[in-house]
Amino acid sequence: MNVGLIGFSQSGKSTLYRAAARSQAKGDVTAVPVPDPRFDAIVAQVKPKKITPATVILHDSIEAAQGGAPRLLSQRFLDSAKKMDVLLHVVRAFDSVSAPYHDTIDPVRDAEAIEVELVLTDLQIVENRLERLAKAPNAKVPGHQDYLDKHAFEKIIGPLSEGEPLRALELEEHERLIVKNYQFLTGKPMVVAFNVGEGDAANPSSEVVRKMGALRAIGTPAFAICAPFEEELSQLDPADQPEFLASMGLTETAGAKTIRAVYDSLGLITFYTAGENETRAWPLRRGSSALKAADTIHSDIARGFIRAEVVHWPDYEASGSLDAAYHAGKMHLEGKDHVIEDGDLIHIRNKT
Ligand SMILES: Nc1nc2c(ncn2[C@@H]2O[C@H](COP(=O)(O)OP(=O)(O)OP(=O)(O)O)[C@@H](O)[C@H]2O)c(=O)[nH]1
Ligand SMILES: [Mg+2]
Repeated sequence: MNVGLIGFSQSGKSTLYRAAARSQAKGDVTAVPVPDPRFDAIVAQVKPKKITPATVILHDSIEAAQGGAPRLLSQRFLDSAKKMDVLLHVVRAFDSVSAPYHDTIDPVRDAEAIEVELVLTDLQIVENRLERLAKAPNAKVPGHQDYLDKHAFEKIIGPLSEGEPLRALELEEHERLIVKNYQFLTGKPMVVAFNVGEGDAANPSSEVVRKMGALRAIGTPAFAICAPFEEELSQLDPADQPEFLASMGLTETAGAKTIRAVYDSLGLITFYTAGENETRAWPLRRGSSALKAADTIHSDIARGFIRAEVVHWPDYEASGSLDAAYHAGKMHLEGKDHVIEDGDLIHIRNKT
């Protein structure tokens, strides 16, 4: 799961990158653990030799949008952004004499400027493709890929022309697949982080609050963060964090909230394998079967699948340990087609 930081130069992308990657930051690509209190609780109880959290791969390698340049988004930007699964859009909302900016501080203007460029990029591709499909004989053959593409493009060109990002549209599954295959930038999930000044993370300006509301209304998570504060916080002992956060009127780090929103935007749930050698959190597409979960762990385990031993998170939490949950009769034996729920603890019985 590749997450690309996008935004104007000097908006705070690299600062947020370092904050989210914590001590593991290296170069401009880092696997970042997804903050997960359930996983922390399992680890604290099992005390395994090896701890493997779920991660997302954060990229700070995408060229910044260049304010004032003839092309806001360069070809290099577009080429790297389209390879990402999620875009994490950092918007400058802080003023600072020590970090000059190309224009006045106007986060709503900046957020919209980039969104417009992304929409126009997608629109151009759709227009070019439709022009070619108009001459393609197969576009008249029901069931043919050209036919399906043409119909999908004819549906999305209207909203795109009106400035609507593709991620905000209600699409059929096959249309969603076409949007994904064409790597449309506005079809990717996006999370927007408004990087506000020190002390403003709990009280962003009314313009930013309104914009965040509008973004959330189209299903785009949006947060106010203070990137340097997050970076400072990421260097603190985890035990000291809650008090420090409380002193700022916050309950959770915005960096943690942002990474979780990124993870959630991918339509993923998490299941756990709680072993003494290794305890691990596994991302899984929502709606996946026990067999798919087994295959996520290892294809051999899927091949030898007999049954899945499943303990739901609330039962684990109430019991206090996997052993106690088993003794309390909270373990369910499930077959291949059983749908895994978010938070399930799983052990796959298999022929090895
Ligand atoms: N006062 C203040 N300064 C910040 C904030 N966020 C970032 N900065 C500073 O702004 C400058 C730019 O931050 P970066 O994180 O490097 O920005 P960037 O988006 O990676 O910039 P480019 O790599 O040029 O695209 C640095 O000097 C940061 O310390 C903030 O919330 N408040
Ligand atoms: Mg940078």
